[in-house]
Amino acid sequence: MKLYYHPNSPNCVDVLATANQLGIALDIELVDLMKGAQRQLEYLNINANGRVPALVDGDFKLSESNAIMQYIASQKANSLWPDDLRARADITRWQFWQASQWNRGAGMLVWENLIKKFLNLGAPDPAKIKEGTELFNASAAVLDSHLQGRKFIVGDNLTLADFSVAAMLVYAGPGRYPLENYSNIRAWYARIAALDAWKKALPPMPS
Ligand SMILES: N[C@@H](CCC(=O)N[C@@H](CS)C(=O)NCC(=O)O)C(=O)O
Repeated sequence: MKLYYHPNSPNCVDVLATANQLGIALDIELVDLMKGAQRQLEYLNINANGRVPALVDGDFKLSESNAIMQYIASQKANSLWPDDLRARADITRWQFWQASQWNRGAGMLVWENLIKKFLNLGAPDPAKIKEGTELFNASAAVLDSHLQGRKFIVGDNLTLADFSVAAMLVYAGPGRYPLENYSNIRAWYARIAALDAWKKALPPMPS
């Protein structure tokens, strides 16, 4: 299986962590986002959205990080993606939540506080920071209270839900997420960050 990726993409970190945790080897190919490789016809034939990650397995092409994680984890029996239908539905629920809610506020804060600086797009916009902070707090409150008394998001074990939701926290520092009131999230993320599979998947951190 070939994974088209960029090391700084949080949507690639969770895919790589999944493969690492399961000991599944991926053939890795860099898509140089800084040079616009994602918009070249060659890559658009793999993922018409012009985004990473994308997976190619023989004549099968798959985009969307969460779908890719489920596909990789379906290659063999494991507790990241257990066979139990209700566990799978619950994991999928959190993956949808990550893509539709959690990433909105975090993504806005990362854009304003980190990416704009890299792309020379000017100072953070205070209105966007306010909006991002409100969105972040609304989702973080839900996650933090869900994590009360739990080690992981679904059931008693690490699952794909943990990797998907943890991915955006990779940039919590430079993105200046307001995490101080969310001790359950901080403790849970520390458990994920301690995993070798996660450490190996992490991007080089911006200074
Ligand atoms: N929902 C997609 C999001 C993918 C995505 O937004 N990837 C970003 C990197 S984190 C990207 O490729 N951006 C390139 C661009 O927008 O030009 C997923 O989970 O795979």
